[in-house]
Amino acid sequence: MSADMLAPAHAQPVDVLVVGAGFAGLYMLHKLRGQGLSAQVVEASDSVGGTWNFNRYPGARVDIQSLEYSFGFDEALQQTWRWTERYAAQPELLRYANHVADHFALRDGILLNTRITGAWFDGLAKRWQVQAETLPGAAQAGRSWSARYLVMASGPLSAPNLPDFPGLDDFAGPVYHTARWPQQEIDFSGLKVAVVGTGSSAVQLIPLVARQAAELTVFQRTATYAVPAHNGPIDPDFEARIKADYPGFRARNRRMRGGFGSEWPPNPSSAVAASPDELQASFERRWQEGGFVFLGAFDDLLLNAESNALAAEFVRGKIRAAVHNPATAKLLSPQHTIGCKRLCVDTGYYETFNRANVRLVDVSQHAIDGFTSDGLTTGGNFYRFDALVLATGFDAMTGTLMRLDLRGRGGLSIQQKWSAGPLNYLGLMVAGFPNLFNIAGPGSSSAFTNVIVSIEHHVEWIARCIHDLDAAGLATIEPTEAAEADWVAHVNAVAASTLLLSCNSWYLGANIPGKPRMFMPLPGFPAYAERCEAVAASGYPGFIRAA
Ligand code: N01
Repeated sequence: MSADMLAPAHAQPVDVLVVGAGFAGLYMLHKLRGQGLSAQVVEASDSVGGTWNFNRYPGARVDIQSLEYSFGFDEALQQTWRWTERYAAQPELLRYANHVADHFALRDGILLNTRITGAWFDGLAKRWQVQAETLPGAAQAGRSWSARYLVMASGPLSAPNLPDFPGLDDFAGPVYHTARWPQQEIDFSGLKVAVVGTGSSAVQLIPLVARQAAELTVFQRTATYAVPAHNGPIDPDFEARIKADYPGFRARNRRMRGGFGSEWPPNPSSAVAASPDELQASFERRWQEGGFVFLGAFDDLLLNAESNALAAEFVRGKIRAAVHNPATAKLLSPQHTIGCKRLCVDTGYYETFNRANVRLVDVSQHAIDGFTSDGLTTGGNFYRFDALVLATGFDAMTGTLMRLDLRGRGGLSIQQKWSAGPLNYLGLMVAGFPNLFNIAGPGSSSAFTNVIVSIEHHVEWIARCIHDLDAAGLATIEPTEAAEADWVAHVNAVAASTLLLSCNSWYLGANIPGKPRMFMPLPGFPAYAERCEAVAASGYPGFIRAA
């Protein structure tokens, strides 16, 4: 053990240290307090709300309906909160997170502007020693804790991906990353703006920036499938119907593959078995409804390449109809498996490319060569602009943990442990890292679900696990390496039985150069939840629990 790993004498003892005050951290704190445990939430930013505090770019909004993307564990909370829009925008989601913090009187358990820098497991004391640095605005100077349990509620999409573009530092204008958007409003009026990336963030941002900027140039490496949101004010009749039996609605959603969409269950038939009229009707009906329900137009869209190609061609037809210039429409038309990368939900994305001030540049054949003080070069052409938006996504699922000095038994670092990919059991724990829980991490079904449903599930499982340990007089829990290997094999086998391995997605780590390719999220929430329940109910097989 090195000197810097000695527990500071002033470390504050706490039952559970929770990293992050997004939805996961908020519910975890509430749940632990309800069990009579002491808990401290530590949050690097200046507010609760997690992703909804950082992703403030124009157009940022949820892509699951607001009435679903909200906590269901408390009837009073879900009955009294009123959403204004079908898909809430970032400011409203941040207000909701703040409301949750106030409703459950959580603020005195949350330390803001304080970033966890390292945590190591002390095998003798059976405690996590956790250190933090304070950032401007913090209530107290640098802190450390000694915790029985450590819960990472730091979010699966929270470590921004900043590609290593040559010369980026030479660019003289402002550079914004969608996932670290400034709090003050950015006015692009009169400016020439460049956007790199065409994923969910870019798809939401581009139509709004296009309306403001003098010129907008979008650099696209992979074309994107986007289905319309048909966003608008909440339909009061729909809201009343849902709220008349909100628990029933939540329960029905939990039985859905993604933990949402029970109003639009998948059509149980196969696309290849459908007649041309049936195909068109099913796709069109769901296109008109909007959102992810499109992928339920037939039950085999993510299982059968031929079925998938029919759905993909339907969307390409919509792109051709929306975009006037055939060459631009062609460039905007994705050729990969639809649904293999996360589907985008848009408002006027494709139509934006009809504007005279918007142009699309293909960087799929020639990467961005490099930046100068006033633009970038790709494919031998120079593009001049005043401001740059990087909508380049995240080092998903592992990035936040891998950027920490996190050490388990015997000083094993998380970087060593995950050098070939994020080994885990049930997506919740890692062998060699006792009493460390991860919420919505690799190996769980979080990325394929309404993440709030996954958060509720994980928080409740973790709280129960700690309760069961305490009740049995036990001090530690960690998975066996065998259980971990089986679980990772299971996740990858489930993914391999679908079309999800057929493209370069962040699910696979393929968006980050050098990141090990391992399929990280597990498709199918109900089976996952059943498995977690069975493990907890039968004495935690696959785990070692010790006094
Ligand atoms: O990130 P992304 P995102 N040169 O990884 C491109 C959630 N989310 O922030 O596809 C050029 O999807 C990259 O190209 P390619 C949601 O789960 C939800 O948009 O790798 N281009 C891609 O086009 C989502 O899936 C909402 O070839 C480069 C883009 O940058 C996840 O967050 C809203 C590049 C990154 O797209 C991530 O979405 C926003 C390079 N070197 C986000 N590197 C909701 O609606 C990357 N790209 C709730």
